[in-house]
Amino acid sequence: MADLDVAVVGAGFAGIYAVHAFRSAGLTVRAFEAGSGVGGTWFWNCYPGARCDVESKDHSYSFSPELEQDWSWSERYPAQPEVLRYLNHVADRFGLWPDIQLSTRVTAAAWDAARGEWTVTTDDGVSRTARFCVMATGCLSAHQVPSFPGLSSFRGPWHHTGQWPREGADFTGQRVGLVGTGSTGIQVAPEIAAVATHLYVFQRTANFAVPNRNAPVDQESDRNFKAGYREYRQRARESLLGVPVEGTGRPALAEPPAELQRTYRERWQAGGGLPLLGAYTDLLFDRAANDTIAAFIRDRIRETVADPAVAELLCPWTYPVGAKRLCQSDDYFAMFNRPNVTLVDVRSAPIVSVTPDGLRTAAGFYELDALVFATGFDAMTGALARIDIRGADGVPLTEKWAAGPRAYLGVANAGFPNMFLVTGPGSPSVLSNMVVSIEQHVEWIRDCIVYADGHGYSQVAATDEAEKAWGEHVIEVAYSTLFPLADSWYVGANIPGKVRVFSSYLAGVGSYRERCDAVAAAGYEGFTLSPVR
Ligand code: NA7
Repeated sequence: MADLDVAVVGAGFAGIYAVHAFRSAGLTVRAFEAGSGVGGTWFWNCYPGARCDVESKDHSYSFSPELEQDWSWSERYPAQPEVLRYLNHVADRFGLWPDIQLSTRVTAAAWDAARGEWTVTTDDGVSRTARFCVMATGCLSAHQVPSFPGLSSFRGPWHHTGQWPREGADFTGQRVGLVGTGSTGIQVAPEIAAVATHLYVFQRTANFAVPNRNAPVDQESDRNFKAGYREYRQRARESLLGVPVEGTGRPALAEPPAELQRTYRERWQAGGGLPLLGAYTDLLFDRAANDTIAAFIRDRIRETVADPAVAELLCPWTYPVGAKRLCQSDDYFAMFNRPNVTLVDVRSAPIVSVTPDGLRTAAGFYELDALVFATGFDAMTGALARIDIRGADGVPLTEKWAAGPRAYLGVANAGFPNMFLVTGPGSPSVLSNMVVSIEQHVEWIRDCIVYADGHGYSQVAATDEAEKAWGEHVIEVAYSTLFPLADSWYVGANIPGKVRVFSSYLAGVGSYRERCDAVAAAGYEGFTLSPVR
């Protein structure tokens, strides 16, 4: 008999809820977490300025009405320490600690066909068996440091934002180089600029960014909002991206120019990326429509940045707005008006090497005391690829995914029975409110296990045909949008040599949920369920 019903890998938002949901269904469960605390992405990314780009009222669990009433967020967009406090509160409140094993990295998971169970091995040298294995490993947990020649010779400290020192890093009086200007770089830069002698921002690709208009949550409006929380959550579940967004319902290209500008201005003033992208029905589908919002944002950059040459360098031109994650910051562009900040274009003159004293580009040398890499993640697949996962006949997952990741509904791999992925490739995942998608996946997986147990099945395995058809559907939907047009981490373009595949399902969390529910209602269509031998 297996040690556990379910082994869960990871204790971020997904793993924490998985422990609660599986345990509440009467299953024995243990989550293994590499960090010394829970939180996953929110544990590791403790760099200054780290903040969620989804509003706190949305980026929170909905499974417990009491939890959502009792917990009060202090800000519209929660900062990383508050998200971490929330997750620790959830673990305390639901008594999850006994089933979460911290400081334990899963190194391997192998399917034992003869016994019909998974053997999960951890870096403490221990192996446990489990009837089911649930990978709650996160989409952005394998950080990526570029392989610049000479990095090991650098005399000062260097940090990747996704592995930030827990004791913090003090840049007071230092010359700091920041590589990377995605969501993370844009958040950390103003914090460093505020204390450093000088900040050099090494930019390869300019990014669109919109204001957060972050503000404290006012207690009275919080009370009023919470009165309708249940109904709001339901709308989130049925929505496109897991956040209810009020659009105009009209295409931008049919809008009179003055009205278009008025709408963009209003939404820019209100803050947040989703209201802007959701303003018109064609913004993510028609390049000409998208150009109208791109031009609007470029005008705001020029309006904010005093030096016209710097402003032009900060203006993105090479991809549609939203096709890379739309960044959010209240102070990034204005930061370039500080005398101690220099923008360095490493597109025209790439980084050549790191030396003991600084960083060399094709055009010059920058003397530095510290280096910060906000260079992103091997997203979607990286965390799974770093575990030696072997399915039926010992086939490694990395081999199965050599031509790009494939998973039926983004939740199960053919050839890997009784293994489930939470927000895996082929599900809405990172192009949705992650918490909504996590809850939906965990509940679906729980129901699937309960169904199998209740009907005398010991094995649940996605079929090749279902997986293939789903993969084709995901790609078809993706290519009806503008998303594949950018060289983003959404397609794996940020990792040298990674196969370019668009791996999020873009038809919306509402219709995806309906699809998953229909599969379950049909007795898990597309899966082979095998009886206990
Ligand atoms: P991202 O969005 O992948 O951004 C990484 C940044 O680092 C981006 O500006 C990259 O430029 C830059 N980068 C990466 N490698 C290099 C090298 N070798 N040289 C120069 N510049 C480089 O990661 P984030 O952490 O900002 O955000 C990830 C997600 O976390 C975000 O979308 C939110 O969902 C939260 P590039 O654009 O590739 O030219």
